[in-house]
Amino acid sequence: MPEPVTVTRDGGVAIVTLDNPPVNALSFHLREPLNAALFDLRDDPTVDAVVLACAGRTFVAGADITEFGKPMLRPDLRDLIETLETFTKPTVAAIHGTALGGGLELALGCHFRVADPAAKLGLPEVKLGILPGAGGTQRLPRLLGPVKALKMITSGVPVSAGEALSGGLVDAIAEGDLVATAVDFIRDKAAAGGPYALVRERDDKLGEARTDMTAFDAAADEIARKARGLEAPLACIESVRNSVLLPFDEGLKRERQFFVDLVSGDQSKAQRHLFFAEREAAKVEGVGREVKSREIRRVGVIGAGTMGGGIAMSFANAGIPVTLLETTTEALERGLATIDRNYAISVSRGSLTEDARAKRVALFSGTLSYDDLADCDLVIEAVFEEMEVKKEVFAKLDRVCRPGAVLASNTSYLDVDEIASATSRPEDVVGMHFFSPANVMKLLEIVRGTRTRADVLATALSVAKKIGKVPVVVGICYGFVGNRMLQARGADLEDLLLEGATPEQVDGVFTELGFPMGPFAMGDLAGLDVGWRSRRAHGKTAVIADALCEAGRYGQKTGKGFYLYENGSRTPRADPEVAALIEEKARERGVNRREISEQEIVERTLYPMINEGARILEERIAARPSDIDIVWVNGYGFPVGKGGPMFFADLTGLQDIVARLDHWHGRTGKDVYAPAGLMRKLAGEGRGFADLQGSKV
Ligand code: T1G
Repeated sequence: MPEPVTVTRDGGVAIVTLDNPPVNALSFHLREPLNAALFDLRDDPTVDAVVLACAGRTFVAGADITEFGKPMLRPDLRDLIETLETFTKPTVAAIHGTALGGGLELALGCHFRVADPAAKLGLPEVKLGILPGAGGTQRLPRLLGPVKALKMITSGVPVSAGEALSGGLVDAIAEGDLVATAVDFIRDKAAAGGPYALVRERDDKLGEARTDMTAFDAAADEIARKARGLEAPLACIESVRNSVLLPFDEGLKRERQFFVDLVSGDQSKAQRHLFFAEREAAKVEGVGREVKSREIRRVGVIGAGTMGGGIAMSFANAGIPVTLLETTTEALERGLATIDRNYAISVSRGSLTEDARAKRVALFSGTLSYDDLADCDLVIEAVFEEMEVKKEVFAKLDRVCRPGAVLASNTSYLDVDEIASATSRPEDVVGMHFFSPANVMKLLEIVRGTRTRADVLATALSVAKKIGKVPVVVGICYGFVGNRMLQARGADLEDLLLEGATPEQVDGVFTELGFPMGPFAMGDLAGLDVGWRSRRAHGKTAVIADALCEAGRYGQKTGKGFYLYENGSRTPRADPEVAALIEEKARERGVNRREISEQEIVERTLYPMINEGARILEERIAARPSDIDIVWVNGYGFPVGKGGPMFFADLTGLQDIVARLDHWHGRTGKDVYAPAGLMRKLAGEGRGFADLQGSKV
């Protein structure tokens, strides 16, 4: 391990360099020597000014998240900032890479900040279910103004160096060497003489808000409306409001109380679990750092429908040229027109510039000929979900694609090994299962075939990172991880309705938990006819959903499904016709309807889903429980404040879940309730899924 803190001199300027790989997290290991060095430099008469810089790929990326939940060793970050704020000689933070969370708070303890042009600055604590706990909610508003600071703190999204400069968050951007620029900058400040204003003393950006909080309140209401049960965004709002209304030290004290309350809460534990789970998911057995991914310069996508178009956009958005193949000119033109329309909507919403749109559109080429895919490094098939159709496509790809090209299928259920068997190169075939809308949804289920080569997996993983997706590698089974568990979650929904629950009651339980929508509203959004066609093709039935489809109620697309959607609105409204249909179906089956509690709805939807997750772990379709959490949070809207189904199961307690599964198995005889061996074992030992892989939370 390198020396965590080194001090060098450039004349009267002292340069303090922090070095705690990989991201200079502010572990105690770094804080203690840093505080000691700062004290020395403060009292050293030969030192005129101080530069705070970091070695490695980034400035401080925050407090050390692995230290949360443990007794905090002093000096803590607030002590460090307090020490910095006793300096009467000027101090400057030299920022490169990402100054995040406690890292930015440390920089706000300096008199000045100089940034590298590519630097990013942010307070992402809200994504960990907490808020900035070392003065960020009190100091940032003093530099940016309360409304801008509120948006930055509640979104957790970092700003660029350019935005930071124009907003007053940094004082200069280095054209040449960052540290050299910072040394010159602070030497000039020292020469010019003090006093040097601390951020905490700045008030000019708060004055206006003190007299009129309208803009702040409007922004706050908007954010609170979207919080969906998460506590951290609301605490952020109150703490930033305090920065305007209260004296600095009082605001700081209350910020700390918010922090202490949140960091020990289940929501933050869940979100910290997801932070580490996302990084663990990228560590795949047999695909170590030594396995080199193949170079992907051009991508082909087969099928320009909803999925194909979204997948193609993901690549163009990352600057990778895409060839889109369709069977007819009409289909191709329709697909390209939809893509263009999507970009136009983004421009009209201001989330994309006209110039960026033009650049992205220029990366698309369309074709009807497989020969035009010969020079693609990766080809992703997104055609109709039927095995024979997919095998035909892969046989053609096998004939035209160059050796070494990666051949991927976007299948959401089917056996990737069987698809690969249609080629002479199954080792180059992999599943890359995107989620709709593919240019928006973060999750990418990478399906590992029995013969898929390690470097093909490495390629899929690195492509995922390039196009901004969260990858999870899964094995082959029907529906892989996400859809297989989705089926288990839905297995008893119809009976719940027949026995007395209503669609709005069931969906209400899910939105109350923090899901964006419940299973019935989701069915209406996706189109009930999709499931209906597949059930009919496989000789299966669903009493209520089939009856709705026979009545032409396909969901949002027909203005009626489980809900009513008046005049093209997307807001579901309970429909007495559906309630009557359900009662009639129950009567026909002699089902006695009764009160159904919210707890029962959870037990008959989430518990079988968790149980299916345990089966998936037993079969090693997923490598670890946290991978399943990442799949559900990034692909199916599982609330981040609950950490994903397996983390949620541990919070709930496996013994209770197994007991209830046994109960419903006894009552219904349905296999989805038969507790998996792993569930019973862990429950019997008083353990949880986290015990299967160790936890950093
Ligand atoms: N603490 C501990 N470990 C961390 C860490 C952190 N803050 N940040 C990263 N790591 C580990 C990570 O788990 C991984 O480990 C390795 O570093 C590389 O990370 C008081 C309370 C900086 C943008 O939320 O967003 O400050 O898997 O794979 O893709 O107000 O890491 O190799 O064993 O992500 O290049 C606020 C968190 C903390 C930023 C780099 N800060 N980090 O991304 O690498 S709360 C954050 C990131 C706080 C104060 C509060 C990213 C990154 P391993 P990586 P990357």
